[in-house]
Amino acid sequence: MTSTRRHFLAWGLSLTSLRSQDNPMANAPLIVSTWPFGKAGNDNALTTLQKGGSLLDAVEQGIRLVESDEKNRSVGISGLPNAAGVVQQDACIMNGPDHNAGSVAAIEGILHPISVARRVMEKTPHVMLVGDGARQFALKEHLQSIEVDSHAKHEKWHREQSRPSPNARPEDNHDTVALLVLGSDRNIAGGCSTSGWGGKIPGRVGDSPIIGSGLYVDNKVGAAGATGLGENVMRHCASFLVVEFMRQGLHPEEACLKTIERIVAADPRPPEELHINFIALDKKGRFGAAGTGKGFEYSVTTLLSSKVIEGAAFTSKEVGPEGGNTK
Ligand code: SD4
Repeated sequence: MTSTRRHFLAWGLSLTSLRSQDNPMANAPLIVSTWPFGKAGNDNALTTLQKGGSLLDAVEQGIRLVESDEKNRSVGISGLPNAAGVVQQDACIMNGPDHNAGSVAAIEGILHPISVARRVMEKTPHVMLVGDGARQFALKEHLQSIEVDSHAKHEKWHREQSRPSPNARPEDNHDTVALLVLGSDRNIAGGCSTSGWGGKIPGRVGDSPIIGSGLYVDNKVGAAGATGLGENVMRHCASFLVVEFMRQGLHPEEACLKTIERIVAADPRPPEELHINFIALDKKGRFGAAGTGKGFEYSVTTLLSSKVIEGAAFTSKEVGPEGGNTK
């Protein structure tokens, strides 16, 4: 047997165990996150659960790890700055059992927006805080901060050093970590965090902190998260829609594809210009992902393995000539 074939069989077998359909709850705890950089976050989330942490602890610690990665230029304080050279971050967290949520948008100079979002959920009567109000709340909660001015100067220096192409396309200029956790008790939680669209107009808020757009959790059904051009997600309440399709019985991957189909049908642009991707898991321990282009990779972690997998790619064949469903 060639080594490539052996590799393929090994991968196929481990995928089969991850995708276990006969005994879906073999897949709990199950952690699913966007992009290969989510894998380290998944592993940290799993370790948190194994040490006795709650689902929310797992979500928070998983995302904090990604936010801390100084090499990550799309999540955390090292993320992409806005047009004024300032990193403004968006994040949210959602807890399945009590359907509670917390969120921050356009927050500056705070190292862990996900922790601020969690505190908004747990310590205030509100769901969302924005801008300086969110920063002041984080400071009051003694969450780690840095001077926005000095960070902006550092960012300016960094940009001059790395000389980004003036022709960089917006779609190459962003990423989000969305991380979903199904616990062994079958409760679900999720969160997401991003610095958003690089070079955005100061004050721009994307889909990530909007409950139902960048993230949604329904403890009876499942959870979904988004990454990509937020403007093409938030007009469709897309993560909510993924969960609603799962409620109708669709497998998480089908639910992601169906959501893209709905968005594509409503948008005059070709799908490949939309740059949107979704991840999802359901209460049964099934998971899936899909994007408008090829090559959307996501991370899946169980007690058995932790892997980066390629999501399904949407093809326009799935939408009929009138923009309707061909099925
Ligand atoms: C945003 N959806 O702010 C985020 C960014 C992102 O892949 O996920 N990019 O629009």
